[in-house]
Amino acid sequence: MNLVYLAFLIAISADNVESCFTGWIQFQNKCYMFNSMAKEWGVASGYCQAFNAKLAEPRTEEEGHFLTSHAQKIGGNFWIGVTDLIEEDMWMYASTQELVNMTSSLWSTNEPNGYTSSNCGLLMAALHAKMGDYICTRAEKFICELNNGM
Ligand SMILES: *[C@@H]1O[C@H](CO)[C@@H](O)[C@H](O)[C@H]1NC(C)=O
Ligand SMILES: [Ca+2]
Repeated sequence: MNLVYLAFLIAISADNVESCFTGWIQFQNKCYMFNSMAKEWGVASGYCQAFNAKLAEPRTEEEGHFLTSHAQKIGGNFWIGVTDLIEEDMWMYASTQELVNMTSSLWSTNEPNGYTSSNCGLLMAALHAKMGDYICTRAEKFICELNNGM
């Protein structure tokens, strides 16, 4: 093995040492911040954007499980970036407006159920930190997500 190749291998493995900014928690290839300030959904979204991030958008069952289990560890309710604000019952990820899988295990049983009064996705302590629809103007804690914060 020559030195150039060795340097290449070291560079590759350094690239794989993943770590998030201080205060952010890594799961797979994303970094999350569980914020303890209670804010309206839209205000919470703005806070995340101030850090070049967005409200968390779990795209896989694994990401959903991670957010749920960590939210349960901390306790309380957390806004994430899922909403049907644009059109009632069209649940989408806010940043891309891609539709959310309504049968995914992210949703708690019997959710969403708030109709036009509840248009934002909240991981609810009372629902074992699974998602329900809730009133967007209520102040709740929130989770930001960064895809490149490491
Ligand atoms: C939606 O989620 C369910 C449960 O995890 C899964 O079986 C199904 O394949 C998903 N559908 C899509 C379109 O991803
Ligand atoms: Ca709704």
